Amino acid sequence: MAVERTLTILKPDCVRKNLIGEVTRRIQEAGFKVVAMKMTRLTKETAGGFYAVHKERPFFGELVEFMSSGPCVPMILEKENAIEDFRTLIGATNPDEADEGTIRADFADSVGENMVHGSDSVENGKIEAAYFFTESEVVANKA
Ligand code: DAT
Ligand code: MG
Repeated sequence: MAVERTLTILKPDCVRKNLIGEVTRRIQEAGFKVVAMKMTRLTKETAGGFYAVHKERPFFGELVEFMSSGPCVPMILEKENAIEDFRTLIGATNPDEADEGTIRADFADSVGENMVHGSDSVENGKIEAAYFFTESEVVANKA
């Protein structure tokens, strides 16, 4: 299996619930290496740009409001098969449909406020990583 990178965001609900540590611990315990990380607050414009693919969806306004409602923690994660394995770790978009033991099943309140983002393909992961991080902010983590 190929080593891949995925972009995650610990969303504003995760930060508000003081779960940055717990969620990051689960991510690391599952074998993901953190190769970039920051805390930032998205504006409506940057949140809308990140989710531009959803701009025609009925929930877009709500999504942009939520994603810009407080600080969030984007990270680039590295692991073999990272894209698929991370989606498995976080669970389905709707926490009511997420498998038991996943981050969304355990901590998310609703489909709109679902704790974490995970890239859906290697290609989108690269685009999303570049949305938040410059090359010099990405470091090797081989330990
Ligand atoms: P995912 O985050 O699992 O990749 P997605 O790409 O379909 O899900 O949607 C992006 C985000 O938009 C999702 O994390 C939360 C929000 N969203 C999706 N479907 C929604 C819905 N039916 N109602 C409200 N928010 C929704
Ligand atoms: Mg998605």
